[in-house]
Amino acid sequence: MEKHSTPAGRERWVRAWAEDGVFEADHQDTERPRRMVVSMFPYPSGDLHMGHAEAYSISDTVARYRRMCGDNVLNPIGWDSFGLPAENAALKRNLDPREWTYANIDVQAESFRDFGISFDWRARLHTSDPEYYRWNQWIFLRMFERGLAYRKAAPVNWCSKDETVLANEQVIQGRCERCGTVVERRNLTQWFFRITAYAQRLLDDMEQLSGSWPEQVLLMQRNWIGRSEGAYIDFSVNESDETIRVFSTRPDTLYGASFIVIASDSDLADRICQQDRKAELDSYREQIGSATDIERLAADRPMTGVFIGRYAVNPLTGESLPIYVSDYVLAEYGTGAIMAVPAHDQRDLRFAQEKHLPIRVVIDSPHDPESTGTAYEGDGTVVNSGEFTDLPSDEAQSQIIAELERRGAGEGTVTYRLRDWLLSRQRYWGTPIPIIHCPSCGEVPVPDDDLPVELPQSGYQLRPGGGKAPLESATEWVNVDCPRCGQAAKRDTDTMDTFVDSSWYPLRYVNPHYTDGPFDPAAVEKWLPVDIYVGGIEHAILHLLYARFFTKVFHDLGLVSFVEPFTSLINQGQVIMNGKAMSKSLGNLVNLQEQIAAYGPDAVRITMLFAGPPEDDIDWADVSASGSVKWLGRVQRVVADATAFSSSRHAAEEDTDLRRDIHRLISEATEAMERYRFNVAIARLMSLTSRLRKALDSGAHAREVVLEGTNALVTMLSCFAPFAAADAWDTLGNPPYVEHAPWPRADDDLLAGELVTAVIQVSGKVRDRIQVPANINEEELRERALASERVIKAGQGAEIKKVIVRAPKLVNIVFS
Ligand code: ANZ
Ligand code: ZN
Repeated sequence: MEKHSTPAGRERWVRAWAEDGVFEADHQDTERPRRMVVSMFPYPSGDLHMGHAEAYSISDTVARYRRMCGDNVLNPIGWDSFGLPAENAALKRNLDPREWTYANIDVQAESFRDFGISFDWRARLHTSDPEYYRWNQWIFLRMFERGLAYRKAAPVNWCSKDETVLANEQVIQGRCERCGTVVERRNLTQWFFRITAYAQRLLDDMEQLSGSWPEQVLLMQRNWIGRSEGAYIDFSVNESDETIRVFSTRPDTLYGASFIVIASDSDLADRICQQDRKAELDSYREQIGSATDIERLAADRPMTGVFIGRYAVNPLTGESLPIYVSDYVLAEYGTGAIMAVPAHDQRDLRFAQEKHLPIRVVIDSPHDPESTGTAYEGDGTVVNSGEFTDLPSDEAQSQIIAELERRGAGEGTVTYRLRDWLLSRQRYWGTPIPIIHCPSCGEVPVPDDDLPVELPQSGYQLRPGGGKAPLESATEWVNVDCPRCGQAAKRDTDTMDTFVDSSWYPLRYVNPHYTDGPFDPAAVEKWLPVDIYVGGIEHAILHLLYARFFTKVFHDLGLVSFVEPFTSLINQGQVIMNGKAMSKSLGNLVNLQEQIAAYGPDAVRITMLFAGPPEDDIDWADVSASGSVKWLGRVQRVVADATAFSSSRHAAEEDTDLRRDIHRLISEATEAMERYRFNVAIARLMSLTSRLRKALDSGAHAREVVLEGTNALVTMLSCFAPFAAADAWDTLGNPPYVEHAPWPRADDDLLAGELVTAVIQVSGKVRDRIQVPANINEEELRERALASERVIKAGQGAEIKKVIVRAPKLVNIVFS
């Protein structure tokens, strides 16, 4: 297989780039626009595979392009190096997790270099270094002081294989995200971050991200946070002092409530259950113990539940409603109790039909819920509801809430589906929680001066089993004096979820060895928020939500001025193989080094980016890196021939045509780069290669014009194929480095006469196409787009929220 340059030749470039600091950001510069381009950092689980190659090809191309456009670019790299796989591998091979982790980091770092990624290696960090995780502890303590980190006993998701608790986000269809074991529920005392205190801000600030984050990610976050407006309604329990408070989004259906359901693991159920029903309740609990939240909520699951022998009173009608316990009501949501309105809620209807309970229509329905078995869940006109009859739903809701408030039997409220973030892990390879448990003082924070609380070196069992934390067996480490009273006390033995590590690492990149705080505030203000963040859609909720939360906490601590960490987000697609996701377990993981050995790094990069836009999946079995190898060969020959090309001719008429073609292709490639359409940009470079080939073969052009085109081609190529471009630049006799050459500018005067079609979208839908000069500027194009009659019609007089202009070909208008 032909290669563009030998490994030794490439090594020479890698060394030269490093020695001359070609990719280093300039921290002193105050003139150029600063731009931070970041790919989600890798987990060191082995060598790099094609998924990494895809993500880093994208971010590296952006970084190289922005540098050539004159920006001061910081393209950092780090490793998410704590976590379970290291620990499991260490157990299996009887190694220290450090050995496995840092050996893999070295292998990956080498592969990044071989792949030609233009990192500023000075920004390198590893989250498992004490100098890094010290600040996880510091951040934890600041949260603890503010009540944002707290411990409570709670039913948690427990993976019996990994012997640790999992966050809700790490349970996928009832199974452990990592090992696939069915997750159990256990009641344990655990640490939590109070992310729920930020639920509304996490929603509100999405406004800032709209248009620059994929709409799908915003939607997933919105659903995960799950804001519901509704009411708390209090039902007093007959013959007792207890009140059952329910949360309902439909107080307008209060007259249709025919029973009450409380979550099975609620204490309230124990308090009010009739003596003679207790045995039945207990056996019911046993029966459902193993079901997960997702299974419990599934619409097609048979409804189960038990009557506990008591009744509660509807605060407006005075009617007595039977109280049931059922697992279709979750302890963790709302108040853990509901009023059931079978005519208007499908799950309530199924339960009512199962248990032969009354079904009363209170919203005028297009069909009969009872006979059709389908609840009418929509809004409508309220019926059979006393003084509220004939009101529309929304009006009835506010009047019923007002009436409940007047009687002291409820209130309007907002509830979120988001739960607090469970961060305790009973594992070794993570950040120790910096708390000391003292028999007299309780939870005592480790003083800041004593940070980091370093992980003890191994030498004891990593996993004692039985759900105990491995650190419990490090007795010397565990037993300490209370920092407050000096009594014998014990360190907390949980470690932090590794999502803590990844929630703030971009801030650390700007000065990774800073010692006066988690990050250097002045440098952070200069470089952040991250301009372009690249990563997979699998992080749409977990990591991105946590990072947004941390940033808001930093803002509230007065540490940063911004509230969102990532200005724009690119979700790269997956690299798959014969239609299947690549994974270790399927044995179809394609290793990057093998591909580099076969095709060279440049061809692998080009093949990745040419396969489609970044967000599309790539089936590696369907693409051909050898096609890219061939094209690079053509480029190499064009460069050699252009270098040798001599012509006594001076620029003439034909040369104007050639120049116009060159500049149109530059203009189109540039426009594609701005939109992250790298496949289109590469296609234009391919056309430019062919055009130059034709010009060289005709021999009818002036040398300077041919060289102008060839230099432009090589300059642009360096964003995609850095080694081939560096060699070509050398062949052309240019001074080092092509990376220092400015991105070529299309000559506007040459293109002035040309018209192109601009597409005008409204909220992403094409509404109009207009003819505009190829060199139109953004302002002018914006004006013309807003003047389009079809756009005006589509807007229906609404206010314009955002206009995204990509001259000369695209305008997207968002109305509010
Ligand atoms: C009465 C009612 C009548 C309801 C009706 C709906 C329709 P969202 O929109 O997801 O917030 N609910 C409340 N707490 C619950 C829990 N812990 N477990 C299971 N279900 C719970 O859903 C809110 C609705 O889900 C609430 O409004 C409640 O049922 C139910 F025609 O109250 B509704
Ligand atoms: Zn004490």
